[in-house]
Amino acid sequence: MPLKPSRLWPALLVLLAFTVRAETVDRFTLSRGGVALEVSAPAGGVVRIRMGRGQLPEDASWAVPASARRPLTPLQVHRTGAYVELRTPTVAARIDIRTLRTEVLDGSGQLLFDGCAALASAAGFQLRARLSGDDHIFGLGDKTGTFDRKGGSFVMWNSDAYKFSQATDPLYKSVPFFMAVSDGGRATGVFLDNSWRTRFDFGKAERDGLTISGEGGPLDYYVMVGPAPQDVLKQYAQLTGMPPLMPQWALGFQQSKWSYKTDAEVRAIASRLRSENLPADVIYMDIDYQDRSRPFTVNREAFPDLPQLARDLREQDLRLVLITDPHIAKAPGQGYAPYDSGVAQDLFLKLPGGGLYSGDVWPGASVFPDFSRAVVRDWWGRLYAGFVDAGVAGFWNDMNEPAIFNVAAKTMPLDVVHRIASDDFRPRTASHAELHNVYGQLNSRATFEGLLRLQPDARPFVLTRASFAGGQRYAATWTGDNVSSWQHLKMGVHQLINLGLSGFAYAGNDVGGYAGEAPSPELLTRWFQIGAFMPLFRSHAETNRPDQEPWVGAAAQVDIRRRFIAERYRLMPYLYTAAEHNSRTGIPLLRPVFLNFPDVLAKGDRLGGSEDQFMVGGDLLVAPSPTQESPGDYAVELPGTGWYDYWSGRRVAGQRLTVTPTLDSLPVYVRPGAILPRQPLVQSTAITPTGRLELHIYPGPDCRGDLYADDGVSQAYRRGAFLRQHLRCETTPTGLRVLFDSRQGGWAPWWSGLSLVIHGWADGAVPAAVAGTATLATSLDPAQDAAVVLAPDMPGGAIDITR
Ligand code: NBV
Repeated sequence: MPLKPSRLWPALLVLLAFTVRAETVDRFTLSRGGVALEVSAPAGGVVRIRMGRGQLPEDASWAVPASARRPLTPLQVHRTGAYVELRTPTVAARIDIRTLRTEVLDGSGQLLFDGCAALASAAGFQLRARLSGDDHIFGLGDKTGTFDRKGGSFVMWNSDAYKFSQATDPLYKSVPFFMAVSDGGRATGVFLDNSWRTRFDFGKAERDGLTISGEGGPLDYYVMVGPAPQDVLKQYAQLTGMPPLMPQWALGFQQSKWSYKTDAEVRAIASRLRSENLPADVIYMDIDYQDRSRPFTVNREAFPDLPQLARDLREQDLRLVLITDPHIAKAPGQGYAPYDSGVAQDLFLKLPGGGLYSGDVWPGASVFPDFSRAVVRDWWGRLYAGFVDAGVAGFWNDMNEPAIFNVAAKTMPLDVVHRIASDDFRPRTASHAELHNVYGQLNSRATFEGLLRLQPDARPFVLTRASFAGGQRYAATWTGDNVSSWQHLKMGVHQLINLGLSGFAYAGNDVGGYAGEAPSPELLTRWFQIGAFMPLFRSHAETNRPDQEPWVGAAAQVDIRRRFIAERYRLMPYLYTAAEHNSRTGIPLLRPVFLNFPDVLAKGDRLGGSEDQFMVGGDLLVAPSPTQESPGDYAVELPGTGWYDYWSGRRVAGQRLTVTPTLDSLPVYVRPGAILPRQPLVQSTAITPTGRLELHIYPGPDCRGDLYADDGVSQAYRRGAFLRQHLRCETTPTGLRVLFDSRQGGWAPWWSGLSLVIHGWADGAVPAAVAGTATLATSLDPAQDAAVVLAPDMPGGAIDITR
């Protein structure tokens, strides 16, 4: 669809001679018809475009740190007729200087995005571009709707959305970033760096048209040229940052409930997890541990000795995570330190008239820290000192949209005054309309940075409900108050995939569902199975509901859940390796199939299995039944042939499979060519496994795997105390060669040796010979068609295994 030049600008025809001047600039600026435009290239394959009426918008961002907005790749300026083309080796922008319409092209000159902007005279803007017919749209954070956003329209406005449905929009987070992926697997990313209420319409209002509109704030956007979906994610991560490496225990199973109300109840949950042999790392305490729902207090009657409780749980290899909401009780003269110190230092949000803003939440009338000020974030961070001293391991920032009770808008008035004093923003007052969508991100930033100051050598763990683009630098997230239904189980996977495609790799949803009728035993079991493959694996449910812990129901159900939780712990080396990779690249743990295999999209209108299946890391494909409740047989299409069944270790025949679902199993397949590290079962990541590390080798083309390990909790990995190793395998005329690239890092691993399990060793012969290292034992596992080779640890070198 051809875009019409904006009516808001007088058409100004400028005829320039066909001369090309060899000019190089860092930023290219232009003014036409009262509109200022600037183009820069802050990273390889990324163009940034800023436009403002009269002058350019402020060059500041909550999402993109100053260091990622500079240095700039020099732009070569080519002027041709009415066009200026700005080129870097990887990306170019072509501006029509009559209309300021800006096209973004890749290094080879292919047109990817044609942005035509209209700026309203007072505030607000509209940016339109063409959507190609075969584009699929992903990203935008935790939005529901359809998995592919094409044809949908979405609002960015952080909202408490209790019991949300497929049709609910907006939800808790605003991530104004998406990628358009064509049927050929070519991807382009667009990120609008604007925290105000905005709307993204992907061909709903106008077929084949993308419209992004905003009520206020800057038109400041980035186009990422890919070309592959993974490239777009890396480019986006270069701008907005990667999640820091979480403590390993954050990958363990986490048990939560609103609320475990007493010390005895928390202890009972801990003991039951252990006596049931359900591996677990974390227990959460929701709002009822507090005194009169006041953040940073403890109800001493219910929890007489929090430090002792934390110590005793640690003895059981469990950690405590506490909720700390942002609303501070308005309690003058009552000795409530967070209120008193905040008022004394003037840290809370104000009304336009100068008085304190107060809104009703759990503690009753409450006041709200102005997290847009660095001093306020410092103060907030120090509030955690007592809990950290008590041995609390992590914190949960809820209600930070911010949610307010008893008002129709469910949040604070838009004219509440923030006083920005942070980063490279010009110190100024700003309305809540501008800061609303970043309130949760800044809340979790204050928590994260505060914890890091309190314990500089520990990795903070923060879980936040609301956030904004870039918030992945500070916190993990979950999808809020979902419902115990089969539909939510499926929709939740889509939400987590799209969160991962929006920078938030550490995400989960409440296993079993949070609200509504309690889950049936079958639904709970299926949720545990799928949850065991989610980045954040937390079971949680609302108050006044039947129990939902993994031991609820018949022993047969509990056995299945136990088996899947245990499998997650066995896979911990693989998951942790994927997490560490994510912290360096921005590539998520949970992935749509097309992220690893963009070719699956080259099939007309289909998503090539991406809608019903998902990948964990680069090698595991999970294929739950698409119709969850009492499903019949269903088809699974793998992105190639030669894949292996994860559970049996055997090769599956063909690419299209028919699966008969049973409640005790979840189909998981392994990429041919994968090398998967697994470890002996432990009941918590706090327990160091003993024995050998298993390396499961699934011969195939492009045979490779990675191994990452460190102490799991401290920052010592930043100083070299880690182990990173790349592994490869090659089939040889007589068998298989496993190659161990030399190890990086100085961390000594826990394992005493390796157990190489070579799958697809189908001829039933015990390996005849093994060369390349000293003492080796070999055997055959007929159940898995696998040769088993016991080897000493291999910091480098090769092992040849001969049939
Ligand atoms: O803190 C209580 C709940 C919490 O359990 C849930 O996970 C959050 O999403 N919280 C919402 C407040 C509930 C308000 C009705």
